[in-house]
Amino acid sequence: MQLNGAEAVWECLAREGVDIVWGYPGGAALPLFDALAKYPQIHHVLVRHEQAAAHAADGYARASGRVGVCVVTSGPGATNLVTGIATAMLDSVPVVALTAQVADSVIGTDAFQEVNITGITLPITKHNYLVRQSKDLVRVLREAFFLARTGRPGPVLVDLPKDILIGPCEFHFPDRVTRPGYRPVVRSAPYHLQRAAQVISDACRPVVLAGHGVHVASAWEELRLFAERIDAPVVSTLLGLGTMSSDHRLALGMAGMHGVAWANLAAQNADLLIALGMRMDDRFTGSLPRFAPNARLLHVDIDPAEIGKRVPASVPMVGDVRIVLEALTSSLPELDHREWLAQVDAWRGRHPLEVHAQGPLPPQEVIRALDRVTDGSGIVVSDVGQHQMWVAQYYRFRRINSFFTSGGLGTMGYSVPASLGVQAAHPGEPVWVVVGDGGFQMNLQELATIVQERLPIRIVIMDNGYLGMVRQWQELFHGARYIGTPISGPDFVQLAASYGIPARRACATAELDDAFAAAREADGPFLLDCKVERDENVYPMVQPGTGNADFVEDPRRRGEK
Ligand SMILES: Cc1ncc(C[n+]2csc(CCOP(=O)(O)OP(=O)(O)O)c2C)c(N)n1
Repeated sequence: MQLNGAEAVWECLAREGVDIVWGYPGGAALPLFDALAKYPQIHHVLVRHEQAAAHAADGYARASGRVGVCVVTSGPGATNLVTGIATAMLDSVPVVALTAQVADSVIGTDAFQEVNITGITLPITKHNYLVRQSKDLVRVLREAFFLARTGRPGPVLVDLPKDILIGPCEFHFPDRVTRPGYRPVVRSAPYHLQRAAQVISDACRPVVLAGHGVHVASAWEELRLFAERIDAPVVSTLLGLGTMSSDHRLALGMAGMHGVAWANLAAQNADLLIALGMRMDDRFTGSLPRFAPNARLLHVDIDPAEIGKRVPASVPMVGDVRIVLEALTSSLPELDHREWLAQVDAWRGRHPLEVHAQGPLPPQEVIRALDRVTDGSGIVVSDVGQHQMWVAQYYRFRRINSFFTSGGLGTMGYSVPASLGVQAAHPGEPVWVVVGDGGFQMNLQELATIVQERLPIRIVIMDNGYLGMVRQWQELFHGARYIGTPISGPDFVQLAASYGIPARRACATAELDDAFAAAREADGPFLLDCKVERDENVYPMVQPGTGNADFVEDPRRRGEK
């Protein structure tokens, strides 16, 4: 079939099952946007800044399990994607980023809107391509989708010179993709399976560590069955929240720097850690020499580079978490760890999560109200900062794969644009965004996209007048010198009104249930500005350089404040 390059791009996307893309046009991308008219099955969402296109594609990918796609022009359009691509890279999210490029004949001449985007994104993509010949175009696009979604997923960028987009392209869509040297191992070796089964049977205090890889592998059911079979508590990383319903008797919630005390104590006192699709991030382990000193580590990950990277593994298992868990569960008898579980319960009783904040509106109460109005089963997108940690601590996550946030890169400004994609993966359902007044002001231009697309996105601003998480560190470690952290903003309710978005302000706990009910019932977007206590800190906190058992609790708990 004879097409032009731009048509071939959309034809490839259509055959990959893509029905929505987020993008922004420009000179070099004009042929691409023009050809979209022939593909009405693909909906293009015009964002207001290219960073948002990358985050939206990322949010869509996380929520749908499919590849998210963004399409932008050359030069500044491409560089505006960088933070979004790095965010997807650090969290292993399958995104295909299409950037238009100046014509092949002028590449390297500093042509108008030329940047070397493959050079710029080399370290933040799983792979990238500059297509220099029409005959490579279809194969490259096919490979881009294949690489993005297989093995350890990640972003793949394809740079498309304008003359390739305009020129003829003989369209042949290959049935299969083969990349020499790229063959992710999904099944663990039988020897490792036997060793793992033995080590698990021998353990007295096993703890499962569930990471983002459980979501990536859609291994939710396998995780539950495995944990039940071996009767072991399950601790989550930040991105591992929602891998198991919090209602489950074995689910402990998040460990790490702001993890709940009982989850940290369980992991620290374990004699076996079974790490599933998690990479021992420093925010999770605390001081490495003090991390789980008596535990052996059974580490399952599809990326061999993660195994032994930060914590040596007694049993390394390279493979797809779902397939490995299936094999492990079937090779193990029912185990019984009731004494160990009783110990964990005792820790939970001794160190409960409590709100000690005073004043009219403690920020934790906002998350509790969100939890009530959604019955812990909403779809929640969080930004980065103190509010993110309060969501992780106080929201229940009763629904599988319902929490989306930037974990690895910690990208402020992620939540509002990512919600565009999360919403597309859950058509018709409300999506709740929790965001600080700092992060909101980084990408609030996307309110216009939300309105244009008529999306039922509810934005909850945790408005404390500070870059709160940084203020907390200044208070604790920099003599309470608040330099560069007090932040003002517009009247968010009036701002929303100017976009035609209904909005409310809440200034006291007593107002929350009404305000959240109004947000839930809204027929479209809604914004809720919560004027929370300004000086609240996130506790418990494992301070930098200390071990996870040495978490600091809220001083007011012991009557010290
Ligand atoms: C793009 C970006 N810039 C800077 C930071 C560093 N940082 C981490 S949390 C934070 C403060 C966030 O403030 P806000 O959005 O108001 O949320 P809060 O912590 O008050 O809940 C900052 C500046 C970051 N994570 N991302």
